[in-house]
Amino acid sequence: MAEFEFKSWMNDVQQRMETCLSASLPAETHLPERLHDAMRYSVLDGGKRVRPLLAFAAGMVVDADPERLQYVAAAVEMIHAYSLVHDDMPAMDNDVLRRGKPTVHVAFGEATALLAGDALQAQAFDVLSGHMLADAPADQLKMVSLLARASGSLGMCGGQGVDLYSVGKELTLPELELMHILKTGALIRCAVLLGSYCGKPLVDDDRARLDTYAKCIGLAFQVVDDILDCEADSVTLGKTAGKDAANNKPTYVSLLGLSGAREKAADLKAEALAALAPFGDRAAALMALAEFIVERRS
Ligand code: GRG
Repeated sequence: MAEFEFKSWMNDVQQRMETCLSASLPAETHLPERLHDAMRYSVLDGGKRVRPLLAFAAGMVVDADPERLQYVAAAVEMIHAYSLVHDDMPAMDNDVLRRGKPTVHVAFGEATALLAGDALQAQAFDVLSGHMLADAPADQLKMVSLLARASGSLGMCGGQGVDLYSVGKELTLPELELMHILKTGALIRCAVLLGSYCGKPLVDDDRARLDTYAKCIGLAFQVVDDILDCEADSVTLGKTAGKDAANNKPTYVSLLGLSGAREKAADLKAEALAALAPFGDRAAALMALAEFIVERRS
């Protein structure tokens, strides 16, 4: 396989995303300034941009135009940012640190944080529907529907609901898995699928292969998140570390132990990579991202 320069590819995508996200958000000078300031604070200058990277990497499989991919990626990242803003609020996780900065409700107040999250969600759909992102209009409609599903009560919000309603309960491994498949996995899976609609048509089998990759990598992301929560410090993570154990929350580490959780992440990575085999070099970025997600330290 030809050498793939992952680091420089990642830097290029991250820089491109910063520009696109900034241009896709209302200016902080636009009325109401405080709300727009909070939206930009939530989204810009922070985060690993894993979901945009996944959308771009999936786009490489279908030779998609980066102009299209950036808007797909921006829409997904805005949904992600809104979920973090709301998750950090006192009614949910009640956290004060995110991406190395005070959380949005700490910096702007609860009412503005609530509005900023709501407005980011609307902005995501404006971006996804406001540019021509697929050759066939039916595909673009499908993309809007995929993002809505992944974000709503059958996806991320549903997973967050399961999480909230499980406080104080013991979860089995399949229950924990279902919660994460919805809460974190749905949006990650959506990022890959949306990227795959931006380029040349894919046969159903190939789309299913990408979907298998995305499901495995979404779950692996969460397993690693659980490992980092108990192994890394808050400065490295840019968010409060050790919260799962402090809150007596069921995690992959609490259910499988540290080495069991590491093994689980490695198995999921192997399954994700196996699904990509038929794509050859076109999947180089997806392969490198699987490595990055499982081996990350923050
Ligand atoms: C409030 C509707 C609603 C949903 C919240 C995703 C989520 C659902 C809450 C986030 C809580 C959390 C810390 C989940 C663990 C996995 C996760 C999504 C971590 C944060 O994502 P990263 O690591 O963050 O991609 P960056 O900052 O790099 O973008």
